[in-house]
Amino acid sequence: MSEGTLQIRTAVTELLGIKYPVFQGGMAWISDASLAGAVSRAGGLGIISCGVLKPDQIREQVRACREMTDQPFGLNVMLTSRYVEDIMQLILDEKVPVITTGAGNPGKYIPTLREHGVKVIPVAGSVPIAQRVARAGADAVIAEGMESGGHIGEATTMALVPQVLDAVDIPVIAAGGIADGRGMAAAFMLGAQGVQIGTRFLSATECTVAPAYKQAILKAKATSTTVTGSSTGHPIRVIRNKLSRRVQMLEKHGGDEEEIMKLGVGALRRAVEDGDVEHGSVMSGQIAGLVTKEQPAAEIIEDLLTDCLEVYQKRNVLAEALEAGK
Ligand code: TUI
Repeated sequence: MSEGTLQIRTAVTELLGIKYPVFQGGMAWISDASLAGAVSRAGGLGIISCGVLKPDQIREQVRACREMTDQPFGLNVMLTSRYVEDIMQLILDEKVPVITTGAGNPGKYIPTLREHGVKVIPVAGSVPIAQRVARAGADAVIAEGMESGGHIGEATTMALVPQVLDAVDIPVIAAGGIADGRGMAAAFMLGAQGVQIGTRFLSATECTVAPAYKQAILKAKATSTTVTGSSTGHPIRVIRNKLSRRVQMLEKHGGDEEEIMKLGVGALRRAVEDGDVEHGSVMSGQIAGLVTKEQPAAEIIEDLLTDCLEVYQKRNVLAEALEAGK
């Protein structure tokens, strides 16, 4: 593949003015300017996660990303952040082109954001939430299946994406369980106009997560992730370790909800920054088994596109074979 010749144009690339319909998931504590800038520079949509960062730290990240690229990038806003109002103001002040949101309905912020030309793309883990954000004026929606890492809903990507597509009339980006060209092609087959990828980008050279976290992803097998916290109503997909086993043991024996929640506090930071992958929360998607090597973000995007197109070509061959066999 020669640089620049490959093009996938969808409603999402047109909406955002990006080259490829590939979002890098906004992963709390992980997705910083280093990763987002590299993804945007390569033609995808890099996304900086606000997580629990303070507005000044976020501003610094936004400016660092702009130093790396003049291409569009996004901010992921956790609507549970105590700084959410200040973050919304910062988005306007810094003229952030795109935001994605998690853990709530951004409806009340949408009119002002849109007036200022900010594209708003909420994450939804269910059809009713997708409908709610579409009615509130979202520009597109990310349908996130439970194959994803971190906080998840109940629906799988395969079931969620086509049902969201039928329920809303804005573009849909598929997320959860996608890490290569086959997954990407499958998402497009379901009707998605873009994909969001988290776990695969954890292995990017530019991803600044602790080396032990990255290694945990690279070593992961198909059976390595599990879901903790279902009993508290906050299911979280992680790589199995001492912490996940402890949480699940407590859950099994009807442990106190508060005690279980307490185990989670600070656990993500412990894994991401300290590299404590036994006692920290190593959030990861179910597809981690496919992620086996560290490579630059640009190369990941190139591989995704090349392999996605190859799948399409094979599929055409298959269609011809079926036709011939009639
Ligand atoms: O947010 C995620 N995944 C995450 S967040 C995280 S770590 C973290 N947690 C709390 C604070 C700071 C960092 C690890 N993984 N995914 C996006 C997502 N949002 N999935 C589902 C939703 C969601 C949930 C409820 C969207 C809307 C909603 O309610 C909407 C309503 O109308 O009530």
